[in-house]
Amino acid sequence: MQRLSPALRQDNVPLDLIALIKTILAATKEISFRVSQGHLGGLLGSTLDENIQGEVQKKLDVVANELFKDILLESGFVKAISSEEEDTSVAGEEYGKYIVSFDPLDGSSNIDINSLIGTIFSIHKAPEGMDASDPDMFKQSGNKQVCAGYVLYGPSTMLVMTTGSGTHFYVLDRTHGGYLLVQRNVQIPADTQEFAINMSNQRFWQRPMQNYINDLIAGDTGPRGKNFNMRWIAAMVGDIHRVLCRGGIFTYPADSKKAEQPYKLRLMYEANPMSFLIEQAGGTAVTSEGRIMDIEPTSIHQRVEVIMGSKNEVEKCLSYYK
Ligand code: FDP
Repeated sequence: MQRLSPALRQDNVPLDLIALIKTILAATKEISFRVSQGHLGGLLGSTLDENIQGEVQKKLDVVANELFKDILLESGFVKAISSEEEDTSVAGEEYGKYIVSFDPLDGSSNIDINSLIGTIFSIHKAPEGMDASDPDMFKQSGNKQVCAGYVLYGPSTMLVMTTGSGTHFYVLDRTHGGYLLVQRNVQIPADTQEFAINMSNQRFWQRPMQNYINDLIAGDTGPRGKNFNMRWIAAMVGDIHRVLCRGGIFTYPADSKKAEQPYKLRLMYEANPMSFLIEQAGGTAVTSEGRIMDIEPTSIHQRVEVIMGSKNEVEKCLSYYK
């Protein structure tokens, strides 16, 4: 099996980007170890703090965030970072070539139940002529990403990553401490009979999404003429991983639960990197209004509607909005 560096060189990834990716992955190996320690590591449960978005921070969230922040800012490759757990961007090396957005531990509610969680990251080139402390550097659309990926801390620790030449799967091999390529150019089937959505929000969705899901649930007695199965891990990394492995549609649609917050998932470190991975695997990633990666961001913690996965099923879902 191919190791990470030769696999990236095969895709013509520049050496400084390979070095940055390896820096990110060094942190994920430590997180993987700490996650596997569970109760023994003393890091389960919540801190007394909330992040900028009013969410209770888990101890492991905070540790993972500090780890990423330190390792990236000390690397010399990174001009600035932005994280789900930071109020605004944090400046790094003035002449750093890249900026990195990340969610250090996605699926926080799964931490304490020994279930799937993961780290999501997105890398852009740092714009020239801007100060390292200027958060506006992060206002770049997803189609300018040079790399995106996630590390899933599951029964095995898996890296799923793209640098724009396909989406590839790697597994952390603990015998030598590195990631090995296990599947190149993953392809999402265009059709599916599986959907992922938080059904408890059903009454808050807009009418088109209510109609679409009702038709899926009607199965072979409804207009779709076939049965659908529902899967919901409640960690985007887990749900998207399933979609990449065997197809499906994942959506976190607009809802009216909180008037001031119609969307749940964050553009910069959730929707954009997952969209890059999904599109590179032949899938589709949109809001009900257009391609996610074409959105021009207005702020680091911006939230968006997300509909992604098997191409034909996403198109079917969108047809309900027309
Ligand atoms: P979490 O808040 O547990 O970190 O945006 C993060 C996320 O998990 C996603 O990974 C997941 O799909 C979603 O939120 C689940 O949120 P709800 O339980 O509110 O539906």
